[in-house]
Amino acid sequence: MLSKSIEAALNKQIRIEAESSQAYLAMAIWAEVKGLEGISSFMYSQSDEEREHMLKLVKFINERGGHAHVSELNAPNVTFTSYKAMFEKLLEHEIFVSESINELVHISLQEKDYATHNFLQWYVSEQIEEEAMARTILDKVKMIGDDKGGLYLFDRDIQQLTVNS
Ligand code: OFO
Repeated sequence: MLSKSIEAALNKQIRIEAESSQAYLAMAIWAEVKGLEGISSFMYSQSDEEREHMLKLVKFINERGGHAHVSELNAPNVTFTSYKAMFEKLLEHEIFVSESINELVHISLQEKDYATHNFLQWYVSEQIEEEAMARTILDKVKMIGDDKGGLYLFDRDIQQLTVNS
């Protein structure tokens, strides 16, 4: 059975995952409108993944005798000055999510809720992967700079990441 404070903290994370999904959906749409097909499909699949992260929390809370909440969401950024700025936001956002997961892990240990602690380990690993991926992408984007040919190839290659993930 979840304590009220753990339930509230997990529900807060549901909102963060839902907001992540919406933020990445907005990025996908922006990229699609700009004609960046590969970046766009990559971001659509990131958005889907965040929704799955949210659903996993929903199931866990309900299974443990709590009540998952669907809350109001903050509106995401819908426009970006460049695709580089967009990927900077992506990394920034993933770092924010990792901090939030760390805080949850901390709370679960404080309350000696080892079931929740164990459940959260999946998120800890996921965040390591997602942050690493966002950093790798950003390094590539920085390398490309203003090179249009580079952007063309990058947009094609990032589509592969979507297919393989
Ligand atoms: Fe990448 O944010 Fe979910 O966990």
